[in-house]
Amino acid sequence: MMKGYEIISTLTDFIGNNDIIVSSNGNISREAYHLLPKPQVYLRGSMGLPIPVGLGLALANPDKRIIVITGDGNFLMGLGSAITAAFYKPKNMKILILDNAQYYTTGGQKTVSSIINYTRFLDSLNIESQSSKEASQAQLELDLIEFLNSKTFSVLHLKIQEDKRDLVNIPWHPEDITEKFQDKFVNS
Ligand SMILES: Cc1ncc(C[n+]2csc(CCOP(=O)(O)OP(=O)(O)O)c2C)c(N)n1
Repeated sequence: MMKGYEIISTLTDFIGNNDIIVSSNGNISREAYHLLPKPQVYLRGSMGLPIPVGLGLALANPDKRIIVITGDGNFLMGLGSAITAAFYKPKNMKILILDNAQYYTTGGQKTVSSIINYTRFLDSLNIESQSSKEASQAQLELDLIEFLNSKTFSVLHLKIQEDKRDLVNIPWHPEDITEKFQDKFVNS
C-alpha cells in the first residue's frame, strides 16, 4: 500500500492553475500545505467539511476543477454531503479518499471504514469510481490520470498505509487561508 504523502506528491504532477484542492483537516491538510502549490483550501479544525466545501466551490465555479482530498474519518463524518454531491454530480468535482482506516491525526484510533465496500456503495449512488488497495507508482499515475480527466463527477478510493511523518502545523490561520485563497482564485 502507498502512503498518503506519496499520493499527494504524485498528484502535484497532474494539477494546474485551473484546479482548486480542498483538503480535510489534520494530517491531510498539512501534507497538502507542504506538497502542493500554495495556496489551496486547507481545512482546519472541524471534521466532515471537505465535501460540502468542495461541492459549493464546484457548483459556484463550473470553469474550475475542484479536487477534494479527504481522509476516511472525514468522509464518514460528512457522509450525508457525499450523497448530496452524488445527487448534483458536478462534473468538475473529483473526490480522492485516502483511506488508512484510522484517525491518524489524533493517534490512530480505528474508524469503521473497513465495513464499507466502496465500489458497491459508490455504484449504488451511480458514481463513477475506482477503488484500489495495492497500487504501484505506475498504476497510481494511471488511476490519477483517469480520475482527474474523467468527464464526470468521480471518486477515487485508495487504501493507504499510515504516514508516520512528523509535520509541523500549517502556519496560516483560517482567516489567512481564506484571504490568500480569495486573492488567488476570486480577485485575480
Ligand atoms: C468534529 C471533530 N471531531 C474530532 C476532531 C479531532 N480530529 C481532528 S483530525 C481527526 C482525524 C481525521 O481522520 P481522517 O479524516 O481519517 O484523516 P487522518 O487523520 O487519518 O489523516 C480527528 C478525530 C475534530 N477536529 N473535529
